[in-house]
Amino acid sequence: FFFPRQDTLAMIKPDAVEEHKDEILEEIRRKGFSIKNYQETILSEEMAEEFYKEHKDKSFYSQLVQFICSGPCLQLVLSKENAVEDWRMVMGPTDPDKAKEIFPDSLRARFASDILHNAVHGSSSVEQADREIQLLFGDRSAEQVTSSEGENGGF
Ligand code: DGI
Repeated sequence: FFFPRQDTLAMIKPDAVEEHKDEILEEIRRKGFSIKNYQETILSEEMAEEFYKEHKDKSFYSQLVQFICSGPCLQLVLSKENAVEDWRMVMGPTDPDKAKEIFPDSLRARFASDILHNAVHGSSSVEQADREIQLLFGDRSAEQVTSSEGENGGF
């Protein structure tokens, strides 16, 4: 099969930024993603609501918005062949109990504490990736800031 090169939006959520950022970035490099752009910000409530709008009717929506705004999170534009699906494989299932059972090497198995505080985000489709990257990076999404093989080493 030929897999087209894609961009996806990854996020290291507030529960994992402080303690697990380096290990997650190491896994990103090890799995062959290049980092096209990144920023560490505290999302505004408005931005978080827009980001997660597909979940606005879910019972956990307000918890989710509060959590994602609760501290700095690192947002990354990752690029690679089949990036959207591959990043979701690296993350593992939403619920860490399930992740530990079926995919113990995944980031959520390793670093998530529960289904809400689950360490990482990844776009669910190519269309969502485009939307999320545009929302968080706007016109800066096209910039080539760093890459996993970059001379400046990125992080
Ligand atoms: O794409 P995912 O992040 O794996 O999962 P999703 O798009 O179904 O849900 C988005 C986020 O919402 C997820 O990362 C954590 C939170 N969430 C999902 N299902 C539940 C949940 N939070 C709670 N409290 N309960 C849930 O059942």
